[in-house]
Amino acid sequence: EEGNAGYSYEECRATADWLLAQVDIRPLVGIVCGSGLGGLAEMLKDQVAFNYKDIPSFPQSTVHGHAGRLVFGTLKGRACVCMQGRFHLYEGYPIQKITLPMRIFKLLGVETVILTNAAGGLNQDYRVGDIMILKDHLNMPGFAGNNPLAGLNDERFGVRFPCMSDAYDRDLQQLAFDVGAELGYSDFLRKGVYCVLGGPSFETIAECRMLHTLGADAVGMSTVHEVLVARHCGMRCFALSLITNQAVMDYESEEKANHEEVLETGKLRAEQLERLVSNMVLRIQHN
Ligand code: 6GU
Repeated sequence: EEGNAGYSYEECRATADWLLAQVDIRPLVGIVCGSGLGGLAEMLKDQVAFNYKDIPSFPQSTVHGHAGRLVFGTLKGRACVCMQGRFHLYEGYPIQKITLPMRIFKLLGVETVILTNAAGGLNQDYRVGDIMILKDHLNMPGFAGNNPLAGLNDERFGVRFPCMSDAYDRDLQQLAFDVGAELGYSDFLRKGVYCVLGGPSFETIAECRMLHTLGADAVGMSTVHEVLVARHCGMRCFALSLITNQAVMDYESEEKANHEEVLETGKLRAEQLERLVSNMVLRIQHN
């Protein structure tokens, strides 16, 4: 068995302690902002922010639309830590680097992780601008052996063979629907299965058809790796996808997936997405 290509428990502990020494906030909620959805981080009050490049062991994010800051603060009075910008397989990082922040979250004391992403809609009932609450995922890189939990397992984080049938917390899904209904968002709130691919190329038409047949409602390039590591170390997970474009499913279509459209739709719905998440944070119960 190969050693974990990523980081030792001690290295994660050192990074968490480095952060804890500089902030008074003790977050119970950790948030990861998807492409074009970094505005959530700007909502935090009493911010203490770190550029990724200044945090020991942290990778840096290279994508347009991702800022690269770890922001501590309060959202509706609740202590949070927020990744403004995340790491992706397509940037060429080893998968353990992509998920390192989840272990830092854990060692900071985070109990609940909220992740957002931009995704392409495969479900034909979905429209651009819909917000999909994840009920489950398809981990395609995992099928090919690319799983962040591969390698030596450190029991201080979690068990060798973690369960994933409860990856997306049911109570948090219900809370999202309740809060969404109160905000008047029911018309564009969905629940579905997210499929992760490595990217950076978007899918071919045949690939979209295959993924749809396999039960995926939306397709993207993030979130699942982080959920695997967050669940491994016992944090509750909630994730939502902003459907920024319809994945191209037929040969007659003139549509072409592109990053600009992803960012544009992000801007259109960002405010509602931020309001949904912040009102959820206000009502999340911690033991
Ligand atoms: Cl269509 N595909 C993938 N893989 N990621 C996306 C997307 C599509 N739209 C936004 N992100």
